[in-house]
Amino acid sequence: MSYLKSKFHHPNLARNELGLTYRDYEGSLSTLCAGCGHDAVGAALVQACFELSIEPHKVAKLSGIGCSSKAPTYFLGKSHGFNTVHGRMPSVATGASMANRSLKYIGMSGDGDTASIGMGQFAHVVRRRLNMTYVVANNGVYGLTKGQTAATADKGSKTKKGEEIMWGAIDLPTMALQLGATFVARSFSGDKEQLVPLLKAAICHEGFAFIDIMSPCVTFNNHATSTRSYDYVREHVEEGNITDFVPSQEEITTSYPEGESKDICLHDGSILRLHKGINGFDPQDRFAAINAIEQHRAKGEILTGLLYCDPTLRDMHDFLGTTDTPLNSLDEKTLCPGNHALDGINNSFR
Ligand SMILES: Cc1ncc(C[n+]2csc(CCOP(=O)(O)OP(=O)(O)O)c2C)c(N)n1
Ligand code: SF4
Repeated sequence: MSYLKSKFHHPNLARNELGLTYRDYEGSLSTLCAGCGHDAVGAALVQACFELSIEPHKVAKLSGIGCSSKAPTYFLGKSHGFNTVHGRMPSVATGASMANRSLKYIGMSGDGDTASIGMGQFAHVVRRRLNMTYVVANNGVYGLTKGQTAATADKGSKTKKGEEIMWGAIDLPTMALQLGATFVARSFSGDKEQLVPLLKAAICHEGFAFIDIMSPCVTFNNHATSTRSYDYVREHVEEGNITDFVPSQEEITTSYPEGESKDICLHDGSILRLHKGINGFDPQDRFAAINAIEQHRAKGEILTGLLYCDPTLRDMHDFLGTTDTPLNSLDEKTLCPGNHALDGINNSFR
């Protein structure tokens, strides 16, 4: 059996502004279980990067350990990649971004990788507002190690073996909101219409963008008593708002009656256009977002869509005043300005 993916494609396949096709953004052939939500998340990332005409070599994908963290192998095959150790993706992302802020950083993690072993790293990367897109493919279990319960699994739901989960679930979007993320969203791997515009906006957002994606594990957590199965998620999703992403170069031609939509302008000039959902709340109000998540959670519903975005807040590079030029492009004299400069720094601390 061959695991090589054919590179042939139809000559008339659509091309983006760079002349690249969708296929140029794909990765290796997936070895995840057929139907795993994580493959759909990868496909949505491929579509988002293709449609945004991002140069593949300008992206760095980072992950921890888990089926979800394996998934970056299956998308953006021409981008940089670093599969770190379990729960340690944020510190590697931080180091990479400090050395080269000109790349787009996309982190892919699981609920085990983020909400258990990586919780400390997650909390601090949010708090420091690293300029990255952080995706959690949330399936309520540790898929790679055969289905142990994750800390995001809902209290009262049952494992495949019928055991009731006794601990309360950690809600990662709520945590991200409390810790200072400047873009927070939730979506479902089975809803590409919603997921792709959210990913595009997250990638264009300058600051820490977090997306919690319900991404069912068909092998260990897709049974009738799970609250992360395809059927359960489909039936309990409540779209808080419907999001369109309008790239900066595109002219806005459609207009909506006042009060029915809201535009949020991102740093690069692109626009997030939100149409009010049935449970409309202001996604520029952090407290309203936390309230809305809790209210839906109390009813057993999963609130999806853009939960919060503030494009005016500063990111880690702004706080630290880092150089725009990647460190590997600076000459020796700039990187090592000598004793005089060091004396100046030391004196400033006296
Ligand atoms: C230090 C360390 N502890 C434990 C493990 C075993 N382990 C591998 S993946 C994983 C959990 C993965 O779960 P999640 O992040 O939810 O990803 P999924 O497989 O569900 O996509 C664990 C505990 C490990 N690889 N390294
Ligand atoms: S075990 Fe679950 S999470 Fe892992 S690849 Fe299979 S379906 Fe996906």
